[in-house]
Amino acid sequence: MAERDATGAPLERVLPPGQHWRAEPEVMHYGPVPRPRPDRWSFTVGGATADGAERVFGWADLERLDDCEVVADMHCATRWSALDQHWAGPRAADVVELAPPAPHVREVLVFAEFGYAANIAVDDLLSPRTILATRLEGAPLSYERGAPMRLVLPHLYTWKGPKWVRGWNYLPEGSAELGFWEQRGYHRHGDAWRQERYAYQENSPRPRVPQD
Ligand SMILES: Nc1nc2c(c(=O)[nH]1)N[C@H]1C(S)=C(S)[C@@H](COP(=O)(O)O)O[C@H]1N2
Ligand SMILES: [Mo]
Repeated sequence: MAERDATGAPLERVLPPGQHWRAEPEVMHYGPVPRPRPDRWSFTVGGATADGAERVFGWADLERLDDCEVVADMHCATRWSALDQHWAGPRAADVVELAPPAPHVREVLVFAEFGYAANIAVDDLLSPRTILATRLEGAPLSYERGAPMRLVLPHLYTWKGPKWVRGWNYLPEGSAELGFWEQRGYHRHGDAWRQERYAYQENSPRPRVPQD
């Protein structure tokens, strides 16, 4: 077991700037937990796709993709971080490959049940550690943690990882479309290691803090 300090935080772990350690993540979301409707579930990739067509995937389509396990920390923009969550599911990059964007596209709006959405750079979506998690700690996700599927993007603040995710739209260049928190003054990019919390920082990029 790793050595811990007086607060219980593991020593020799570097958190993103401005974050403090928390033993367990806090269940957090805006609005109610959606009632599961497996018969109606689908995952839609639309907007500025390469061929202009929208692609709708069913559960079985995504289950066929390679399964990937990612051990990731959660960094909530309210400043807590929870360490070492074990997520599993297909890579977002594999879905991008099945439904690619038009060449000029740099950003997506990921959307979830009840209209929750977040802006994400295509490069972040393509990270090998970005997954569409269906499982946590070896068990299917609970409803309050995002069942049946949640986006996990370890290096971004957790508001960029919608629970109950249902798809994304590729945003055409110059689009001003914003997600739930981005409409409320939060950063379009949201890299926790650059402490990109607020929209007012968007024009003054910060250096990335080394992770080890
Ligand atoms: N659909 C949806 N996903 C969401 C949110 C939300 O309000 N709605 N909140 C985000 C925020 S701000 C955080 S910190 C995490 C919390 O995840 P947890 O409940 O698994 O701890 O969910 C993220 N995903
Ligand atoms: Mo959060």
